[in-house]
Amino acid sequence: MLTFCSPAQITHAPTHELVNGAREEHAETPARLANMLAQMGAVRKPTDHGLAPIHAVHDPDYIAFLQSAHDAWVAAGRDGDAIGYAFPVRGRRPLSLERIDGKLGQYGFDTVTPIAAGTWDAAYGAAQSAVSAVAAVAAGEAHQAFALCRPPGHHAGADYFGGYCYLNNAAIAARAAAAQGLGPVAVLDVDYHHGNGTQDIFYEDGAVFVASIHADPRTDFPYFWGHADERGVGAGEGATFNQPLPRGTRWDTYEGALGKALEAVSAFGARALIVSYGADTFAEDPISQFALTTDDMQRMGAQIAALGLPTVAVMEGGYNVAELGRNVAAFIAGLERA
Ligand code: Q9C
Ligand code: ZN
Repeated sequence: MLTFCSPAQITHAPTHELVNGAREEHAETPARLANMLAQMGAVRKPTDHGLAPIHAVHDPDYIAFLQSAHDAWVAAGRDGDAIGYAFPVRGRRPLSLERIDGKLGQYGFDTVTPIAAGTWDAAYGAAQSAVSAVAAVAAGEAHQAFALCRPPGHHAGADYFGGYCYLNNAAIAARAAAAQGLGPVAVLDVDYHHGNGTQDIFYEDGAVFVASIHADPRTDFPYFWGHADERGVGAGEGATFNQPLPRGTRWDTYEGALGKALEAVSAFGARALIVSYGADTFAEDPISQFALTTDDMQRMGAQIAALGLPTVAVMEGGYNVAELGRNVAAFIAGLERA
């Protein structure tokens, strides 16, 4: 599989997250990337496509914030990584906030997504990996490509970060694919968690179909999105398709949901597919509660590839570091074999 990864992606190294009332070691570690790279053949460095494909998804004021947030944190006299602690309840009126703590609340939605010294460079590198994978498929160099993104992206919206995500790599890839003539485009999100950022970005956009299979937000992060009755609005009505599944879900149930998602992608008339792949559906994931095996990852890849669409997969979550590379390799083997 043609796979892209930027050396900058290892430089994002948040130390802790504030979760469940405690200060825990951060789950989204550089070791994840090292473990995945150890299971891959050669990976290619992305071409730098600049800020244009990122600005096609994210607001300029949000990008400026991400680029400067850690410097502002240090300038405020703080140690370590930047984490917000005060959040606006729903949509407050637009304000031009000065203090870093106000801005962290304005643009962030949780306390598990710190901004560290290397965060911007790594997120930028991951986005370039996604865009480069799209460019390779658009150029006909490959029918499928994989972007080994880290940090992940699917929880990041047009103007917000959260869920370990800063730039929405899948949404950036989808917009780039459409711009390069690969559309209509569908996004299939198979991470354990609902991809709220991707959903929000395309919620009123009927040109991109978004299908997601995830843990029921009644029991799992991100709680406020991903419910089955969220179907898009306006021109996007019917172009969002959520299938929340219960904790404990195994392949026998998952397979049927994946079949329905793929049928919907076909019915939409997609000509290209972006996959948000998370290995946190794995039975032994430390923060997630589905029960898929490594062999199931290969089945998942094969079932997706059977659609026959030009496909770019971007890496999302997966926190069992020791097994992560094997799970990703199994998914890629399935994608390639079909
Ligand atoms: N006790 C991604 O997989 N914390 N993000 C969950 C569980 C947030 C996951 C807490 C998990 C975010 C890309
Ligand atoms: Zn996840």
